[in-house]
Amino acid sequence: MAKLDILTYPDPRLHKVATPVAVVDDRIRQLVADMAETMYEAPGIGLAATQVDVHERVIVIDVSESRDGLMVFINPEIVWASDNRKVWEEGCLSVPEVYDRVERPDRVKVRALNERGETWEIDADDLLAVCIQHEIDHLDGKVFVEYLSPLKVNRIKSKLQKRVRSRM
Ligand code: K2U
Ligand code: ZN
Repeated sequence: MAKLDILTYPDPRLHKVATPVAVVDDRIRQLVADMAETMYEAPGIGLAATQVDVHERVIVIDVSESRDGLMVFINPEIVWASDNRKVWEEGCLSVPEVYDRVERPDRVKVRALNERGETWEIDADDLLAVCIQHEIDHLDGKVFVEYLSPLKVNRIKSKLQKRVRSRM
């Protein structure tokens, strides 16, 4: 397995729209394993392939307390979302040290392929529902800060660009 580098906002590669996986083969299973290792190491509770500069529709998530509940979503689709919406404090491994409130549907039904290429579905609520929507946004080239005000986005961009310059 390998730990992968995570892109940092406002890297333009975070805005690429990921393409569907044509065949769930050993290459995709290796990507899933590397993404899972990267996510657990970060640590985070979700990771989209876009964040590791692989522009294919693959997500890993683990919201379990014991960190042994890996969920794999290949070509995920939200097939239903509740009208009821809820505000959550979100963070992102691609936007370090930034947390802010985002409103999303509080329940979603998601269909995806697993690591064997089989179709599966899940009804998600609470943190899992937030995380799935956050990760599917990544596959669509969207970062959670884009839900915030333009003023906040500009402040975040300049803060993170200063952070990159100071590390050169
Ligand atoms: O996409 C990512 O960067 C992974 C996020 C997933 C996430 C974002 C917002 C809300 C829930 C999950 C990271 O795991 S950010 C770290 C984190 C951990 C626990 C709760 C919230 C954020
Ligand atoms: Zn994120």
